[in-house]
Amino acid sequence: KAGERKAKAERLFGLMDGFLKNDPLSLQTDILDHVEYTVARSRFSFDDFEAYQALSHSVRDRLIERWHETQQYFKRKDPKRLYFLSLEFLMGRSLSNSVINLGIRDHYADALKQLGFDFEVLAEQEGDAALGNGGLARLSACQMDSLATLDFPAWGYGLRYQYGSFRQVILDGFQHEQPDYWLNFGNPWEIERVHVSYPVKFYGTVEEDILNGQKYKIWVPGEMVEAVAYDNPIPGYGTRNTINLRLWAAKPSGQDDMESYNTGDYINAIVNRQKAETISCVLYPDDRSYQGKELRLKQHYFFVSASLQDIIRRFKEEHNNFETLPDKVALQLTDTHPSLAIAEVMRVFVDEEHLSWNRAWDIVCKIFSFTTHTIQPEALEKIPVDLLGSLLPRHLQIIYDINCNFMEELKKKIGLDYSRLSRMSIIEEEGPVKNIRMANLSVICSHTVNGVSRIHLELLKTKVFKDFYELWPQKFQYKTNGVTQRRWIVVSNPNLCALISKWLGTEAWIRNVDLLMGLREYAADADFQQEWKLVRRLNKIRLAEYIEAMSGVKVSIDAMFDVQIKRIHEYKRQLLNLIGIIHRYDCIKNMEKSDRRKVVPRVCIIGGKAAPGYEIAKKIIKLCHAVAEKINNDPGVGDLLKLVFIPDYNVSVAELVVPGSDLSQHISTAGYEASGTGNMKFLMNGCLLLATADGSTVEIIEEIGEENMFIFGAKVHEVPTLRDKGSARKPSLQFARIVRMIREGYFGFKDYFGSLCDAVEGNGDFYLLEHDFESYLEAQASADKAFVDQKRWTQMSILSTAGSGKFSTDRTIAEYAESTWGIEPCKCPF
Ligand code: H2P
Repeated sequence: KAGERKAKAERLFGLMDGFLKNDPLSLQTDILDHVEYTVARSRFSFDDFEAYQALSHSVRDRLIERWHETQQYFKRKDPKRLYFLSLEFLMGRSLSNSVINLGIRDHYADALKQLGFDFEVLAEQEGDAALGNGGLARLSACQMDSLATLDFPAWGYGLRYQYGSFRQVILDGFQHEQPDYWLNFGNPWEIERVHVSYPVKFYGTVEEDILNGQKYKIWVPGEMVEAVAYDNPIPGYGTRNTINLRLWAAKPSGQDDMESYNTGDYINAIVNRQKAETISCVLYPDDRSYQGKELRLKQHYFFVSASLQDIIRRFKEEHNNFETLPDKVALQLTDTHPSLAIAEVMRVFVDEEHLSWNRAWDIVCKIFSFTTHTIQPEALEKIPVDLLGSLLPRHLQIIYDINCNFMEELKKKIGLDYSRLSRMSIIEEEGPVKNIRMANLSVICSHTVNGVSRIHLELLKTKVFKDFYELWPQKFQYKTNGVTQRRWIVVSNPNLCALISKWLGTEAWIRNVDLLMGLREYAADADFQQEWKLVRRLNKIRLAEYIEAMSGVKVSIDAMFDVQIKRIHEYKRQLLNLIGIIHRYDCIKNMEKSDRRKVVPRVCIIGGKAAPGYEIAKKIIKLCHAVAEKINNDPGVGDLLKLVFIPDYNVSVAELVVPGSDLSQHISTAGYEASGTGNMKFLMNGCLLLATADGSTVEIIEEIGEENMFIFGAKVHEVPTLRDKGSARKPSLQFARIVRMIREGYFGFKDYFGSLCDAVEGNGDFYLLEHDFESYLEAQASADKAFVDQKRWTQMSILSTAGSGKFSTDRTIAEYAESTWGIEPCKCPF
């Protein structure tokens, strides 16, 4: 038998002509073959989109080759693996990123040129994979890139939504949401694994059974759905390692429900089965209060159950003792969304593997780590007890048991302090419905709880998880977020990438971003500054063309491009930006003609989606359009001020906007942005930051110095006192004047904007817009002053990029690997 197997392997190996080749002729042959055999078009006649499809299939082949090798190597070495669980991944486009990480972008560009195609034009054909809402989801994507690049044996797990983030369409200045059926034209970046599938159970009852004299619980489900794997290879840069992001899609269960067929209603039985697909159908838009939604809970459990079946199966292939699980498996919970995993592992261990409760619990407490991405209490998920009891009856029992044990232990430590006990309980008893606090469950069962910036950790320790911190100070850590320089410089700003490599004399910074520090030495060099400015100008031209195409507004390249792009939220204070813009407009209008020459021309750019049910955020979008209408059509203002709203903000739009910006705003009320990652993308691209000392900006200030930024506003520790003072604070007349203009209908829609004005006046001003307004204007004035001195501005811009090294996910991931997950690199040999 062994001899036969060897002979077969040799024959198969002989049929292989080595790895796929990357010379121009091989690439061209591959692309044309894919045109003919995959896309099924004639190789003599195909358009740009078909060329993109064929090209991406050819890249996919190369990805698969390395992905196989990596998986086999991991299997052979059997290192401790990280399983990164996240309900959201904002991958954006894959083509450029893949060929750059594989090191064959130029090979493809040359090969295509000879075929008469432009790589960049084909890359534009790709749509965005937008399986997430905002910062958290993009962070997960950046972290996958770093995990692959740093050779960590990691897997990502998520959901393959048929509809990702909604498409934002603006009609008359109002946001409308439309579905984005991103899979319409196929997705070459995924591999459907019909044979990797698991049953996922819902509803039903819990019964008891006796085995070897021991009582066991058995969950008898009422519904079964199949989870099918879709694998997305994630290539590292400068390594052959290509890791896997496995996304689950829901399909009707393969197990035939004879009952329904036998009732004779064959058609209805099939239609009902088909409903299973709705579980992975749509991503919930970020509305920060998902409580009570059964479908969302179903999504969570579906994702968790399938992922854990897969992880435990892989572990059991090589091991037969669960005691060693913590040496082989690290499970990372991205926010509370995957926290049901805790109860699910307990269920599998106790009910299916028949481990004792205590042994199971001991293992569970060694494998989970939890990172929270918010400070807002309303974003910490809660599940109504009744809902959980009906959908997952056994899990509810398990959570009650975990809580009961925890409460007993806690009483021994803190005594009968009932108010503290009730705050720390997993069950929230107060209020009209009993809830499960997923954050408490996560903190109790995880060995490590991470914040996403230093200041975030402080707030977790002193506010959100104060009681837990006092109990387990050693559990609490932070890892400041990052972004990957591969996507945010190399892919999206190729000219800047080339310039940096030229002056540093190496491309090594793409893997070791600290080397960017070497640019400091040239920050004042006239030649370098000249080249730097030219690159930035070309990016601005590209952005100006896009703006004109999207909004019809022609903007001057000489103006300062001042940008705020992120989810629309009151705490992120897009409204403060708008009030500042109206103030600027008001000043220009009231200025002597001769003074207008001194005004620094600005193009203010705002972009971002509002959650469909978030009324105030939607009004902010409308206000932006109403103000833009007025300003952009005012001939007295001309190029001195323009305001544009970029619709349907997503990763690809960011890739275009970030490199073309001069100034970017990160102006959340201090203490509200857990970290922020947009600030890091702009910083890396040499865009100056106008910001509050919030989230990760505090650490950016330390890296590049306050003198190279425009910092304003109340500090974190001042916010609560200022809010208490409320209307007793000194009012800002300028602020009041602008709010009055909005309220009285200067921009139309008088009644519609009333509630927006109420939200920023007097005691209603929860996010302290009025308090911060004066210092915001001062920071803006400093930015104007700096911009006039282009030499100084360019120097600040270079120093921003040079100081951005800390904010790479390479650093974040290396920290997690060492002090949270305990994993080591496992580099696939050539
Ligand atoms: C959130 C936080 C950010 C944080 C990001 C990643 C939820 O993203 O609010 O402060 O940087 O997670 O940890 P966002 O608001 O951008 O959608």
